[in-house]
Amino acid sequence: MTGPLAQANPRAEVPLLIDGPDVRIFESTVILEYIEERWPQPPLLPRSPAARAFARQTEEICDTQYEAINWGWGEILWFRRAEGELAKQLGAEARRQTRLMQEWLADRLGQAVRQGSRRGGRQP
Ligand SMILES: N[C@@H](CCC(=O)N[C@@H](CS)C(=O)NCC(=O)O)C(=O)O
Repeated sequence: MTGPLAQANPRAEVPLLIDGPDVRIFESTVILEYIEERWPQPPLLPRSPAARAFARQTEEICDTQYEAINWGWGEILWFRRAEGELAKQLGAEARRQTRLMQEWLADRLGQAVRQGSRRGGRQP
C-alpha cells in the first residue's frame, strides 16, 4: 500500500495525528496519550489515579469490545459478508449488543461525572 496515509501508518488507518514535519502518530490510544503529554493543559484525564484508571478502562472497553461490535456490523453493512436472513439476524444482534454498550457507557460516564461533582468539580 502506498500514499501519504500508508507512509505515516503501516496499517493505513485513521485516526492519524500529524504534529509538525516529523511527528506522525497512529493508534487512537497512543494519540490520546501524546495529546495529554504534548498539551497538558487542560488535561484530558482526571487527577486521581483511581479516576484515571476508570477513564482508561472505559476507553479500553470502547477500543476492544465496542469496536468489535461496530466492526462486525460494518463487515455486513459495507462488505456484504452476509445476506438475507443471516444478515437480518446479525443486524438484530449488533443492535442488541450496541444498546447494551450504550447503556453501560451512559451509566459509566454518569458515574464519572458524579465522582467529579462529589469532589467539587468536573474532574474527579
Ligand atoms: N486500533 C485503531 C483502529 C483504527 C481503525 O480501525 N480505523 C479504521 C476506521 S475507524 C480504518 O481506518 N480502517 C481502514 C479503512 O477503512 O480502510 C485505533 O484505535 O486507532
